[in-house]
Amino acid sequence: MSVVGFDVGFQNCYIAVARSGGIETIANEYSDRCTPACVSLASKNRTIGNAAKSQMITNFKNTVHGFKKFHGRAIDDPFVQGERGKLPYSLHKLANGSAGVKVRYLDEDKVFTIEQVTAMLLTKLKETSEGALKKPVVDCVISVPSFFTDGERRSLMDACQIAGLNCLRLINDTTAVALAYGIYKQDLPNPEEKPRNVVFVDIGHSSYQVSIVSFNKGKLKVLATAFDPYLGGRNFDEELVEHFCEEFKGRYKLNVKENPRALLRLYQECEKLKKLMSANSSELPLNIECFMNDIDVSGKMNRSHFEEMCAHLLMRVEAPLKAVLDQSKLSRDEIYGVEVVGGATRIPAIKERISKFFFKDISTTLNADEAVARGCALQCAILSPAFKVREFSITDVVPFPVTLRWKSPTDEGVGECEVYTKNHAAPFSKVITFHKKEPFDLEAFYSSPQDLPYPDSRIGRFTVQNVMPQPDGDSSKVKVKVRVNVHGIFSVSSASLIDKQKGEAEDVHHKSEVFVISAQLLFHFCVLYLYSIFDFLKEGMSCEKQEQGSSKPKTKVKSIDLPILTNTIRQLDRDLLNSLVEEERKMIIQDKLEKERNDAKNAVEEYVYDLRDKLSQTNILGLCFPIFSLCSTYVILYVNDFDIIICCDTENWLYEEGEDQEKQIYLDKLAELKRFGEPIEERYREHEDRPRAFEELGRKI
Ligand code: ATP
Ligand code: K
Ligand code: MG
Repeated sequence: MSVVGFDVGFQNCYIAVARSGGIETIANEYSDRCTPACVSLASKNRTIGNAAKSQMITNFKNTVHGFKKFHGRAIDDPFVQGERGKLPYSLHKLANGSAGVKVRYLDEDKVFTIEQVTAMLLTKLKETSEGALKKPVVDCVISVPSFFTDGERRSLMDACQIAGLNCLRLINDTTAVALAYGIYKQDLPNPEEKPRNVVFVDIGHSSYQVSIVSFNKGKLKVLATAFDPYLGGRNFDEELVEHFCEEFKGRYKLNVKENPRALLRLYQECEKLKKLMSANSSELPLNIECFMNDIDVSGKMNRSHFEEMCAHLLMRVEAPLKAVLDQSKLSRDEIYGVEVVGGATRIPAIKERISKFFFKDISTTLNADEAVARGCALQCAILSPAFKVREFSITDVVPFPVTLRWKSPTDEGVGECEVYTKNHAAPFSKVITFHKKEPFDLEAFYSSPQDLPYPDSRIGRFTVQNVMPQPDGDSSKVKVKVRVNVHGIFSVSSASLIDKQKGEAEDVHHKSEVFVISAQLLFHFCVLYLYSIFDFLKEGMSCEKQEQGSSKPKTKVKSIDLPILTNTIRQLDRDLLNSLVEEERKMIIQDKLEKERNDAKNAVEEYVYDLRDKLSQTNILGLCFPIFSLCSTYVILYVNDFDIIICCDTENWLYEEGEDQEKQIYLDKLAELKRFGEPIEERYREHEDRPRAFEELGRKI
């Protein structure tokens, strides 16, 4: 059982793990706690993370980044279309209409689904955490933006599966932060006391999220969330890029936008400049050598000019703060503190605006980069039986209201009902009772498309099958369980037919039975109806309390489980998913083989350099240089009384014929080299020992 949390950001990923000492964030093989969300495809392998980021400019067509928000989206989605023009790599329409990524891989044109690309990134994060924990990692918790819709969440879950990860929970970014904030706090109000309300703001590279969370000892409850899904650090980079593109056009007659490489470099430099401006209000230079057409370019910027340029972006900081406060129905003085995380909250003008809105100094006690990952690992620890962590209950919210519409082929019985209101507690299950004589469809969709940062309000169609009338011709009572699960994903999770013949003790829902049949009435009294006939089932501690006692224990009820046919939009076909799991496995093996091959080659190279070093130090270099070529002709030198040394130019071989060989060739080469290098090593040891021996002798005398 692994306890691991992944913050999979638009730009940056962080990993936290539970070890005996507690929760800690870990560094990758570059000693970097941040792993860039970047995947680079090449003719022999893939590189992921830091290594991929360094390919971004040289291999720009095949280096994929900024893909997080393509999950669950069609290629003709306005967001995807808007991004498309800015990407150095190509998107490709997949059979199901989704956006795939088209690259050159293993010397072939290849299209990867977004799930696959994210799976590659996850594979890297998995391997990094396995390296740190020294054991396989399967169970994990992954963060998502709170505004991710069903389609996006399901797509990310598929990515986990492709990467061989068992995601125990997709947790909302700010909820993870709230957990990291609250779990070790000793001074939270007791359960019966007034809760402590804290605002959490996360502004990353691509998006802006805020939530208000109330804390009592041992629990947190999200009261409301709000967001600007399209405001993040990258918008500020873009302003700078636009500015310098214009400037360079005038000053150097360069059309930067025509040159993807130059544009990417400008983005990188502008991001650096932006970060510098956070700490420095004086004028700062921007210099790029050999930028385009062998021209060096330079420019300048200072913070106040930058803030002027970004005024329209800074204006957008307030709206989500206002929205979240309004929804929570709290006044500003009921807010205990404002905690900010995410890289872009380091921009002083952003901090100022947040602080001004709440009339409060903002707190930055949490690690702005690592808090999300830490929260994920904490959640994983809570969910994992293998790890002891203090009890902490988490109640999140449903970000967008969900409506269910039902109809059956012959019934006029069409109706709809909002099953989850905005900010309804989640995870949460409900049971709805229907009276039906035949199979029927339930269509789930988001009820307020105007608030949805996603162009499709459909969630899916769920067909309740095998419904039959009662032997007396009456409608059968069908209980359908709907739920928003721990991942924030909606589903119709089960259905059962209550067999009247077996006798059923009538329960509190009796009144509503006649009611159900009238479709028109149903619509009008939707809300009323809901409260009277839903069994609010327990799922999560807080739900239990709220809804206990709404249904009475039943006796002698025979219920028959009914199969449900689920058809959610844009989800990968299950057979396809299985083949993608297999494909990822093959790519992992391919990368491993390529790594071993490279390691074998490096070993030859290292050995040659090492030997040359030793030769020069033992003063016999002059006699037998150049060194060791075993590839072609063996030059055997008998050097006076010395051993046989085989010299040849292995170094040259490595650059020529030996540049690209199978692993075994390198292994053989190394073995051969070692055989001939042995006498030299021996002599080197003697050479090393001699002074020491003399020294010892001297000491003895
Ligand atoms: P998202 O949360 O949108 O998925 P992410 O998690 O990858 O994205 P973060 O790592 O939280 O994003 O933040 C990255 C952003 O923060 C980048 O735009 C980066 O330039 C910006 N950033 C980091 N440090 C600073 C700084 N000192 N000043 C200004 N911006 C900064
Ligand atoms: K991040
Ligand atoms: Mg983030």
